Amino acid sequence: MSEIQTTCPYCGVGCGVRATPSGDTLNPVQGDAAHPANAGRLCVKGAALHETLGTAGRLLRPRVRGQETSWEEALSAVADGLAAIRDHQGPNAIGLYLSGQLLTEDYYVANKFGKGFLGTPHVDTNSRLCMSSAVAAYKRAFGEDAVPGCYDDLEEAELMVFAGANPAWNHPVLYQRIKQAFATQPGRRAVVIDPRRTASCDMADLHLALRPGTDATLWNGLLVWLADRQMLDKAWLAEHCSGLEAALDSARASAPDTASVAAQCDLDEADVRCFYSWFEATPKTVSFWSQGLNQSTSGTDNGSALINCHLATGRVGKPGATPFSITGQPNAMGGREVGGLANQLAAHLDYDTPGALAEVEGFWQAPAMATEPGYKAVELFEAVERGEIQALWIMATNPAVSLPDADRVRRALEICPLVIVSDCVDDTDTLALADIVLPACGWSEKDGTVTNSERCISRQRALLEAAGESRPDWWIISQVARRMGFENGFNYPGPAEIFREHARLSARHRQDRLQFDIGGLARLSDHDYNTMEPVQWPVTPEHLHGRRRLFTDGRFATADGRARMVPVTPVQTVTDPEGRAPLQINSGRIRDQWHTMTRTGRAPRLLQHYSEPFIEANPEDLRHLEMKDGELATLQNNTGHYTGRLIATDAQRQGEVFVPIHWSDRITTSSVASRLFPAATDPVSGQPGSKLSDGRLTPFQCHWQGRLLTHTDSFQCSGEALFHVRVPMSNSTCWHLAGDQVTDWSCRAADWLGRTPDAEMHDPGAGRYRAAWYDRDGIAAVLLIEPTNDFPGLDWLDSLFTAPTLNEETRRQVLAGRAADVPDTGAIVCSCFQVGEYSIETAINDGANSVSALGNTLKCGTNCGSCVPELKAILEKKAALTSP
Ligand SMILES: Nc1nc2c(c(=O)[nH]1)N[C@H]1C(S)=C(S)[C@@H](COP(=O)(O)OP(=O)(O)OC[C@H]3O[C@@H](n4cnc5c(=O)[nH]c(N)nc54)[C@H](O)[C@@H]3O)O[C@H]1N2
Ligand SMILES: Nc1nc2c(c(=O)[nH]1)N[C@H]1C(S)=C(S)[C@@H](COP(=O)(O)OP(=O)(O)OC[C@H]3O[C@@H](n4cnc5c(=O)[nH]c(N)nc54)[C@H](O)[C@@H]3O)O[C@H]1N2
Ligand code: SF4
Ligand SMILES: [Mo]
Repeated sequence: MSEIQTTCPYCGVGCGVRATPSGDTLNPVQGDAAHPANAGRLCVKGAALHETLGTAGRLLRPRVRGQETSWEEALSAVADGLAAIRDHQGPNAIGLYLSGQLLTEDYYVANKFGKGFLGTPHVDTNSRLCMSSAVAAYKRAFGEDAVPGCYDDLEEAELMVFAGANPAWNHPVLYQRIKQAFATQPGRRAVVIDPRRTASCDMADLHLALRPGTDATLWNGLLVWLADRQMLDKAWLAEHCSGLEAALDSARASAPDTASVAAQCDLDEADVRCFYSWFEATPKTVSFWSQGLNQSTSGTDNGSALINCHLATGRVGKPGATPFSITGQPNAMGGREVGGLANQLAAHLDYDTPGALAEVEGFWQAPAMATEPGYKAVELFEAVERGEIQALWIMATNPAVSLPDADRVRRALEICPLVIVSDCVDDTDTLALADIVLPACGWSEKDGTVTNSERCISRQRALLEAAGESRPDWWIISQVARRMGFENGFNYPGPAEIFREHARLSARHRQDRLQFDIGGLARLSDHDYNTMEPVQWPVTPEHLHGRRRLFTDGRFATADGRARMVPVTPVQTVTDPEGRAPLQINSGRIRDQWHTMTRTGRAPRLLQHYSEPFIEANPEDLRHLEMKDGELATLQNNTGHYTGRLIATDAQRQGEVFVPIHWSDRITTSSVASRLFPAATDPVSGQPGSKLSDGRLTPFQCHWQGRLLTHTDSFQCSGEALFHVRVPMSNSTCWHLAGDQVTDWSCRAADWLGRTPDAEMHDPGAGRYRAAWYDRDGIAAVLLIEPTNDFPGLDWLDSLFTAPTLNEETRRQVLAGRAADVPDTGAIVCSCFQVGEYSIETAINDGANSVSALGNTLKCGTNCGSCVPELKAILEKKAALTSP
């Protein structure tokens, strides 16, 4: 088979991928050198794409109330169920909950079906949890949700401000591009604004570790600073922007001077002044913001405060000068374009855009047009809880894990009479609560388009046969619609036809100033669609090659063409007014995992960076609490609890902890971060404040810790095992365990595995126990128990699972857990080349004293580069240890 160009399904960078099918899988994928987003680069998640394929763990057939069934029956069950609820309770009793991981064609069809044909306004998406604050801030400023800049601007900037973003881990290819551009042109500066010292601080000249939730104050202070130094672009403001006076008044009231800002944000005044003076002095500034600003109960104001500073200096839509909201999901943008948010209609038209409702209704020939905005994600699930929404169709998202107050979300789904879930994996926390389960095609099996963070539309292409009976999402929705009597609106032969319809609707016939217009793509033939090259919207018949930047002429999408500065009055976020809960909780992402791990959690090499849920805390706090690095601990508050392993780090401010969002109940006992966050939302955007909560940290009481390696990936640990995490390894599954006193280990081990161990070693005095089970001559399982979490590296044991026979000597070593002559490489730091921490330390001891020297000896850091910050940290740690 020949090589096919497609797009990575993870983050919003939207990298081009080249893949070659081989049998029922892919050869290792490569970055596409011809794609404008990545020019050949891939990060470790993209590079591991071919390792997450295959039918294992996939959802292969539809299920209705637990029974596998045919598509015919499942589609009828959905259509009849929805029709019954619509007919008895009205269309508003139905909700659709969509996702920025659907392709644009899927998304368009779902939105049309919900808002135009079912007649429910309650169509929202997980982008509500992700980008809705940035969307709202853009609309307030520019009159439209439109990202003015492009990736080239990030390379052209002379000052990069990363605000509430950790691109080194979450947008790695873009981060590498920026870093490289900065390295080749000295004199440029980068600032990171984040309460934590993250991997992105690797390229920062200044890190502002501000008090969480105080970003708007910091940006307001900057506006005041710029005004006081006569650094506002008065001429540009006079011609292109309104609202300066009111915005400045609010800024002065809340952030009168740098001393006040420093006190409110808990920063050094000198650092605040440093940031302000760099911003003042650098016309080519890009402010790159993400969830640290968006996921806040004042997320929209955070965005506005940042955009205000760009408008006040005329730094919008110019090369190297722009406010840049980076998107998270691969098609968060596509969703915004089709109108997937409950307050949008379609094609950047809103319910209140004059004439829009009639236009969309006519275009769709919609029989039951929704007429006003519907519930936003959190409200949608509250309506389910109240019984107002009786049927909910969830596609390509896992709300039981990702929505705040996750247990409440689960209870709402439990009582909802009809929960339909379309997913491509077989087992998620949300699927477990579904009445009807529909198998969707996944990446590599479906055709369509996605739009990345710089408005670039790229094709995802089918490379492999669909797994089992899975079908593309657009097909599933269309089939249901047709069964409900809407043949005419949903007669699509394929995604190309859907794309053309979407493009036609977007074509601007009206005299508005909206930038979103892909009318130039409305006449693509199927062949053109199949061979479509990446292109940035707008794409009009006059500009078929798209446009890099928007608003370059200073004309915006508002009625009068002027941008708006918005007054921002920061609200002091008090999470615990009574001050009883000692710790503030922050949450976010790790480098090698994607969200709820349904795909990345299957690639053993992506679990070597972090294999368990964790809690990062400042060493001082742990000392006070008499807890230690490496111990298990539980965070607890009113909405739930979370158990993870403590990591002591001074990257964390005192009084604050950080937890990853990735682990679900499918993988571990109780480590769902969203259980710790109340469902408090931003009043404008409806985005939940998933970055700030509070809770207490207590030790997780356990008498032993264990590792169990088995052939199978299912194992019911019962009785005294209080905590477990499932970690796929290359040849086996490893269970990390911890639990209560066990009096008879032989008995317990036999119980867990269903048969007596074939070999055992017990040292009760040391709290140590080992057991091994053999299958004929090969190994079936090994159990290692220690009093603390002190285990050898398990790669050697894992490698034995492929050996057909084991000799006596090996069997003896199995009980020791490690072959005497196999060195332990430690936790994997470089996932690309599988280089562990101990190997790196050894190389440093042997004289490799820089990142490039380590790269020369071990290759670590020489591929995607996302481990470079960690390599530096290890180098620094070693240097500190050896310096006198
Ligand atoms: N590896 C990986 N990459 C991903 C994803 C993934 O799951 N894994 N998901 C993708 C998606 S959908 C998204 S939305 C993006 C998200 O990308 P990011 O926004 O970069 O990711 P997060 O880690 O959620 O949060 C960023 C930072 O916000 C900081 N923060 C918390 N509170 C505050 C605050 O009050 N002020 C400021 N200034 N900062 C604060 C956190 O400490 C954290 O370091 O990543 C995308 N890329
Ligand atoms: N506390 C806290 N909570 C957060 C965040 C945070 O930082 N902190 N971040 C929030 C953000 S920004 C986001 S984006 C969300 C992400 O949260 P989710 O969207 O819930 O997470 P995913 O694991 O990406 O869920 C996608 C699901 O779709 C399935 N899937 C993949 N491809 C397809 C497909 O083509 N079709 C169908 N039908 N299914 C498919 C996957 O198997 C998976 O089950 O989490 C949010 N929640
Ligand atoms: S940077 Fe994002 S889009 Fe690019 S390969 Fe990595 S996960 Fe995929
Ligand atoms: Mo996101």
